[in-house]
Amino acid sequence: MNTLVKLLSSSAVALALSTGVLAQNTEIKTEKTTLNVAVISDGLEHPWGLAILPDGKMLVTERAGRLRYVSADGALSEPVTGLPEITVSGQGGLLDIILHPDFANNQRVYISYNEPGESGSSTAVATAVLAGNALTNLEVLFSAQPKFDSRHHFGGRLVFADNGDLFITLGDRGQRRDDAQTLDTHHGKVVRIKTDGSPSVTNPYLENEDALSDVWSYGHRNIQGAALHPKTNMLWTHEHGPQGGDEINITRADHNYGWPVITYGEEYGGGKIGKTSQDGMQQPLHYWTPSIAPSGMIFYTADLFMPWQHNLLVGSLKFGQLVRLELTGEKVTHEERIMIGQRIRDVRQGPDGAVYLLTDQQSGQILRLTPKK
Ligand SMILES: [Ca+2]
Repeated sequence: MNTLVKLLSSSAVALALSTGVLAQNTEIKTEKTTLNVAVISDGLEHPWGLAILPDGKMLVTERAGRLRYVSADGALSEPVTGLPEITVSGQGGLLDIILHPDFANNQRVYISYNEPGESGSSTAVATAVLAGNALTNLEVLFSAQPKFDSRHHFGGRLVFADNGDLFITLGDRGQRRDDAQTLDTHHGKVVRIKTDGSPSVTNPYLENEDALSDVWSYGHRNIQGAALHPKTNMLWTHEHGPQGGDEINITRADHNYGWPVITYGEEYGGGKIGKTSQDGMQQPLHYWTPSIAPSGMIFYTADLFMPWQHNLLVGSLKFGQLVRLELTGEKVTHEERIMIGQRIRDVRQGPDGAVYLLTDQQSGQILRLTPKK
């Protein structure tokens, strides 16, 4: 904690670290700009996913199983009705929300959540049409198999591919078995489906009888951040390592990302888990030891923070930071840790170019970052 406190650029951030709540309108000095951090909303129970509508309103999920509208001035609606049945347990609950690319015309949204079943629960994805304060025509598109009782590692980020397919990121459910390495379960996978729920026609295992046909890539531990590269349209993801070894990967079809065979992390309590490389397994593009516990990622593309254009912004749960990565092609060339002082769960870019953050607290907030004028 002492080294962290030395990094703090304002007493307001120090206060946030101790209280878990950021005061209104804090300024934070960074390498390239001074941020104005405004609290838009608070009182959200572990908010997880934020979707920003074309008109500047927002939709925010609470892991406890609620979805709310947020008005442009931050007022929260009553919970939206019509959600599916959700198992709220440990890291599981209502997770991400994204808009259909043509949301302005069809009002369609996609949500990920922990879905109950006979043998336990698993990450599922549903779509529905928003009509006022209700989800209507709800349809479940995906349920990870097999379901079982575990409170850990649900993954849950949703990203549209450039051809309209839907990427779903998953976790290994906390099982240090071979599940992430075998193609017959969804544990530790990225899945790619069409919006009718069928496997993408681009998937690598459509003809493989021993594999689930919606699997895209494997060997992942727990992916809680994902974004499409704005120029290459490749899916970039980050995943949690065990203790150290958090990774950024470009998640390609039929590629094995190594977990739990290779990792730069360690056992909790010390000791090696495995090796760090093996033929046929991908090295991460970038990794963090010690862990930052990444959650939420965007490529920043707007003009408002001109010096941040084309940077990757990643939330850190563990250190309460926004991590800014400068890239040259597929290489990380510079990393800046911006101390926000709260566990960051999601990172989004608004139509106004502002950066929006969700904080992972019992009484969580929506923060808006703009450059100081
Ligand atoms: Ca890996």
